[in-house]
Amino acid sequence: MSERSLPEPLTPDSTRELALLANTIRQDIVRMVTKAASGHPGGPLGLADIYAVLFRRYLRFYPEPNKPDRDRFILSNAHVCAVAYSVIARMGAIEVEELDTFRRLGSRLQGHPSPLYFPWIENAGGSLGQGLSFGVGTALANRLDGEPDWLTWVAMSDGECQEGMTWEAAMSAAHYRLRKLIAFVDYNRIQIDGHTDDVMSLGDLHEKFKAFGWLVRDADGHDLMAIDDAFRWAVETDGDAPRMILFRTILGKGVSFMEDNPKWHGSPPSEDQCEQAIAELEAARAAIG
Ligand SMILES: Cc1ncc(C[n+]2csc(CCOP(=O)(O)OP(=O)(O)O)c2C)c(N)n1
Repeated sequence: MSERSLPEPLTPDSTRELALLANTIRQDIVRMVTKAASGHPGGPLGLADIYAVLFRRYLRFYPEPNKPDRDRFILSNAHVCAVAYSVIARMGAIEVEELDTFRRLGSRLQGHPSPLYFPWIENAGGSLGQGLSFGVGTALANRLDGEPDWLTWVAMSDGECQEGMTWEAAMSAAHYRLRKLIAFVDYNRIQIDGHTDDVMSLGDLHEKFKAFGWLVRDADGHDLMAIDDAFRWAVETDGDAPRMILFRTILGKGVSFMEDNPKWHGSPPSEDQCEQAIAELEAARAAIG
């Protein structure tokens, strides 16, 4: 689909490096949200494995902002920005110490990102359901410019698929055959008020996007090989249509008392809970070897 060269297949060494990166990101997230005493730990923890693979291997990312041939990264479920801030720091674009300013007045790392302050994310987020439309516009702009070799990536959540605007965007992406648009959903089946099945059932998201004309793939969002395989598929598969990956994830993944518990959608841990979480993540890190 793209002329770009794909990364080498994963080896035990590169998989280990990704696992360590995901673990580091999880520790960053827990510390950031604890220090800010506000924010969203659950979604970001569930996304750490996916962001590690995407930013290290598939997204054309430069620490210098706004390079013309960068891939465009759009964060629709913007409340999970702690995972993006962490991985972008770990990719060398900002100092790791800046993560300590998360959600502070005057910080570039606001609770919902804005490209005015933080140019590595293309959109201003916060109001859910808008990112896919932004992605459609971005992918159309790429076409108007003669299809230079950059891709548009849209990070989404299952909760925001309850928004009608998502489906207007899904319809237009298929209509315009936006084959250089890749979206993925954090399919953890949880939203702010509880489980999506209790709040507003989403039905079969795979069949829905397929019916709208997308190429769709499901993947385990905590299996690094499966994540890698899904992104590789999205970049290289043939077909004149936008691509969607539905990543099955566990909200709060890696911190036992947060896993699959809607309470941790948007509650900061106490200092004690932070300590416990970091101890668990350190044990997991030691097991990676
Ligand atoms: C248009 C809009 N409506 C409501 C909200 C409030 N809100 C913030 S996060 C959230 C839950 C969204 O679900 P999801 O992204 O799946 O949550 P997570 O998996 O991160 O827990 C809601 C309703 C919002 N930010 N924007």
